[in-house]
Amino acid sequence: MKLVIAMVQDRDAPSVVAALLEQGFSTTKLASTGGFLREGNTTLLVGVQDGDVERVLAIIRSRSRSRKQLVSPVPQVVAGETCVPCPVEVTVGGMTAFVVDVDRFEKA
Ligand code: 2BA
Repeated sequence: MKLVIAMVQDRDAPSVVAALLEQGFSTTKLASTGGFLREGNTTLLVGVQDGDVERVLAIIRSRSRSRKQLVSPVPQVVAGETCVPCPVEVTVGGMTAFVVDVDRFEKA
């Protein structure tokens, strides 16, 4: 058994969860925050049989969109002058996923 840990954008999460449920995959949705943008995103935990990993990843990928976002770097004081850097564009990926082995799965 494997655990798929997938980070998706909040806007895509409802559609991803609905698609997984439709295909019979249970998920747990965690509210998370990206370390770089410090904005909310969604982490999904999906416990699946080894043979279903690719299907689950394909479902998540198909419902997750990559988007561009402008980030305003924090103003810096250099030699007594305040420098306000220009906003930088970053591409936030559709999904970032880890697949890890599950030693034991129990449900009571
Ligand atoms: P954030 O950390 O908020 O990152 C959002 C986006 O900012 C990233 O998109 C990337 O395009 C950009 N970015 C991140 N770190 C950067 C840096 N040091 N310099 C320049 N740009 C940077 P994604 O790579 O698609 O990541 C989306 C979210 O997925 C991340 O949100 C984070 O929550 C998660 N994530 C990505 N890689 C991860 C990893 N290796 N481990 C754990 N979580 C990860």
